[in-house]
Amino acid sequence: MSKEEASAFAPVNIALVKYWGKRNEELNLPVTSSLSISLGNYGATTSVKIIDAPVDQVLLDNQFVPNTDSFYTRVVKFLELIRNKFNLGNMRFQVKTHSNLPIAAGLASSASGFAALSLALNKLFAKNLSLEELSKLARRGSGSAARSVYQGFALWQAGQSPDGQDSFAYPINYTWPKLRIGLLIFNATKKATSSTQAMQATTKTCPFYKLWPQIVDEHLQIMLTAIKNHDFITLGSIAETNALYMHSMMQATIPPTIYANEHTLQCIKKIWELRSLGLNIYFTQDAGPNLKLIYLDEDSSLIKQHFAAYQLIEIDVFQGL
Ligand code: 2P0
Repeated sequence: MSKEEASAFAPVNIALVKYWGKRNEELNLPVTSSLSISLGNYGATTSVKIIDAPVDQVLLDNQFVPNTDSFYTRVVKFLELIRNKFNLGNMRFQVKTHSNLPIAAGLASSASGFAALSLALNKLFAKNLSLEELSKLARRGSGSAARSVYQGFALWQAGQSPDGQDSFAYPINYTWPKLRIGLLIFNATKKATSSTQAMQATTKTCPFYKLWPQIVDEHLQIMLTAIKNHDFITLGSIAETNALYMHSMMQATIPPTIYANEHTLQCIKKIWELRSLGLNIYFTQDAGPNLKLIYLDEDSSLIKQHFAAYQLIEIDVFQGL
């Protein structure tokens, strides 16, 4: 690859304590901190090349993205920020991104894409930015991208500064080799309501949103202790409760958003039933219908049997770490 081009990979991350609501929309500054786990080899590979063309080009899975598409606009807005930050004048880029998971199906693909793009630009211009700086940069593309510059557990601290200089993620350096995340995929198409839109409506109109910061603070404290102690039941139950609270807020919003479909609801009931029978299985759900199962390796084969009717991708998140 010439020095006119660079490429990087960043993993998808799944929030165990969610980011839901911004205090500054332009800078993607969150109301609360959040905590995630990255999915190892699952994520986006993004390459960026300097081109001699009047406009930027964006390719998703080797297909040109039309300039009318919201994804194109989002990427170009981010490139504009880079041109200003790195003093690049009118330099134009071709950005090629490929995710090895379904795009925009609530699987945090914009997070891994913008994190990978930030890493690739850092390489291309030999900026040697620290991971903290890269996390801040990725955050400007998509809030949750701040967490995708790391593997393992990461905590994105909300920060307080109006300019966002203290709003970045850092790694929580505990591994948990027995932990498994199972992606239960019901729908791999683009979601109708973007998380940005749903978040905005929630912060403006949900009457319970004022309770969210305090809830997240409590969940974060409990989650950090659970990670440290490998306390699976606490990790699973807090992650599940946190997701259910987030989705409840979206439903109590004008206009309301429901990301679940009939498979989501069926599987949530099935998880609860399996748990009542003694199986240690929990879920979380993001801005899409798919569920992320949380379990331990000893229950892996049983869980695969119970969900054999669905597409389930099991991830051994700490493999190779
Ligand atoms: C999260 N989500 O913590 C939450 C939970 C979805 C549900 O962050 O507007 O693409 O780019 O900051 O990061 C997805 O929203 O939104 C998200 P923007 P983003 O993972």
